[in-house]
Amino acid sequence: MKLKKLFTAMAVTCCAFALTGVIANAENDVVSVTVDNVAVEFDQNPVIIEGHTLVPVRAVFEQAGATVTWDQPTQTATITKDEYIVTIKYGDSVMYKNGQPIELEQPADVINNRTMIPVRAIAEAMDFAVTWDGHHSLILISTNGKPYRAFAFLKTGFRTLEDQAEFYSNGSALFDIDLDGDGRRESISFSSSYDVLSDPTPVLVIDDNDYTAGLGSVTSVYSMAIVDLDANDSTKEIVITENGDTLTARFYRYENGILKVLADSNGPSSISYASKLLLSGTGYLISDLTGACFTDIMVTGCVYRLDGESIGRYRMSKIDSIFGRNLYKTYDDNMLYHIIYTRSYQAGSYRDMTDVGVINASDLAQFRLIDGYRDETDPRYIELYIELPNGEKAVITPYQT
Ligand SMILES: [Ca+2]
Repeated sequence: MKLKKLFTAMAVTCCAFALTGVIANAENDVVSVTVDNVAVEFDQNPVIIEGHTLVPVRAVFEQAGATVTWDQPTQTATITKDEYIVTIKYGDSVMYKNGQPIELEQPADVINNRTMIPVRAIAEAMDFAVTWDGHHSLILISTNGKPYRAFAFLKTGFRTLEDQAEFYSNGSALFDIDLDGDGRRESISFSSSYDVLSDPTPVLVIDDNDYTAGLGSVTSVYSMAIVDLDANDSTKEIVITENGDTLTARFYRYENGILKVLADSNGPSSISYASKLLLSGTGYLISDLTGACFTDIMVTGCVYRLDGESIGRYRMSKIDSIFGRNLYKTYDDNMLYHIIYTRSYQAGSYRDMTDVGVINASDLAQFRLIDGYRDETDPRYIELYIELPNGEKAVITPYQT
């Protein structure tokens, strides 16, 4: 016990030294903090002590939606949000999360009458995600718990199967849709099944005829969608998604009372890893980012196009294969881009313009991809020249920490 106290005393001495250094440094290299991509304003700047950044507790955590109280007699800050109660006492090397002790590598401090707390430890105790951007001396806190990523995926932009389908179900449903383009709606009944072979309930019934056997070797059906993959004909396509190690999408067309399996030269057309199958408006499907076709950081993998009776696969290996398309949203996680608004695009000249602005991928909503650039020697560097829905044009580049 005595030994520990001695170490604590040494640590305090050591920190007092470090603190002096930090304050001198702070003039030049101030750490900033964002909460959910909104900058926090400080009347006492954050300080780095022993590699740990201490921030004014109230400024950061109130912006994160927490309630912060300071109890003067016990010198204890209490941060409360939802089911989280974190208490931290000035100088203590332990904080408490809902009564449970958590060791602190750096205790809380008081600087210029502001209670300064180790931001990462507290934020993580609240299940916030904390990302350190050394390039900008920036701490990014996301209250949804998803860390910001340095490199953003373009989530293809196209609509998801669920969005695009005229009828979509992952349970059971009845629906009337003209599948074959003859002007009369077919009556369709769908029921998902964990085991098609032993389950007596038909998966697919069209106009009172059971087409389950016509689905082929499907064993476990998760969902069904009816989409129009080919805008040039009047028929609809049926997509059955099969459970298994991967979600596999299989494609069918209903014509003259017959359910046809769309096939390519290798057999029935199917797309593995189709859990987030995406569609464009013109008959393209793109497999999920996590799918087998996923090729690199920005370009999302395989493109499939309906060619008559078969589904052809086209690898989207070049970024320019998606120029001119309307894209929407990006990846669901916290993704940041540098953004530079400009009416004229100079390909390849935005690498160093990294402090112009930052936009969260989810705030891009919908945009049109006009042009872009990839550095052949550094495939992680990509520029996209985009037009936003309000007509503004901008270059976005991956946010690099
Ligand atoms: Ca019909």
